[in-house]
Amino acid sequence: MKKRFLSTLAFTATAALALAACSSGSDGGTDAGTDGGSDGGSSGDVITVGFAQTGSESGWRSANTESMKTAFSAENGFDLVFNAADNDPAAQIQAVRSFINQGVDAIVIAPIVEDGWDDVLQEAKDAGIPVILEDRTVTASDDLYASWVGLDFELEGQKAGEWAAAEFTEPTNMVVLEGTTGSAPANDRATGFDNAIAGSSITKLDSQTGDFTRDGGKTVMEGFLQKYGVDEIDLVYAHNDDMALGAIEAIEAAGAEPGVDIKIVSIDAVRDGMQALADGKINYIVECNPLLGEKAAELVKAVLAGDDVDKRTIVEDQAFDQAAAEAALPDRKY
Ligand code: GYE
Repeated sequence: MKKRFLSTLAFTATAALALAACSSGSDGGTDAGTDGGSDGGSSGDVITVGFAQTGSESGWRSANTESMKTAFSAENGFDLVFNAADNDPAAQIQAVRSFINQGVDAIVIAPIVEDGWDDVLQEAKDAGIPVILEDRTVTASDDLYASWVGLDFELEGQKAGEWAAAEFTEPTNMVVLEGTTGSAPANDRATGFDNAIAGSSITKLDSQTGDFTRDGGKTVMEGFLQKYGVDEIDLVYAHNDDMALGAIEAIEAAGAEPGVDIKIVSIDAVRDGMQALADGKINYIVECNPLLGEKAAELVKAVLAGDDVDKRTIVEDQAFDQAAAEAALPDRKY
């Protein structure tokens, strides 16, 4: 067991942790992989962090995982215990419980869904283990975690909707590819977009989840094309680039031209999405920055040092049309 950083909760935290450490020593076999690994024992400076990632559903997620692994490296003084829950909320909560039982110094979570976190966050709090949320938010009380770093998903949806409302002035039929049901970005991107297109000439024909994956976007779009026909759909709003890329495949397979016959607006601005935008197959992308690792690591160190930290840190996003995508692509980091 590594030496813990002492905070104002030091006494109870240490006592609770000692108990937790006695009661377990196993991670239940759910961890997908471990960075670093040796406990060292005598080193007082290494910070053990359990990171509960959502899974590996998208290009955004790959960039986020890489950013987290780079920031929480041994070089930076961390021993990272990494878990990817394959988009299964119950498995993700189980991973967090396993981190508590292992007696890690801090826990970082990218919550798959917003609801259902109260109990396990309370358990972490009772064990004196601070929790930092990155990327997505939860509905649980913010007393149950130390800090959150992420993006303004509602504003992202709003920017996408404002583009669509300005672009389509004639009656327009839209279909929506939603992100994972119950996730903060799916909920908030829907709200932001719907508010922005209220009173416009856009009608929502249908809306279904494609789970933020390329395959999911393709399958749902195939269903929409079969149900409504190519000519009835003018616009696709995809909650992320991967689903837009899946939709492109479905549209092309149906004999239509994505970006021309059926326009597409999406969110993320990952490299493949930006390439499709530069190629004219996607028409507009609102950025969602996945490079949150450095800020998350800084927050973990500050919280463990007992420093006051902001409860919320929002990273700003940009938006891109075709020309902007062409200009940005050569230097794009993800
Ligand atoms: O937009 C999507 C990913 O939570 C912001 O999750 C993230 C979203 C991102 O799967 O591509």
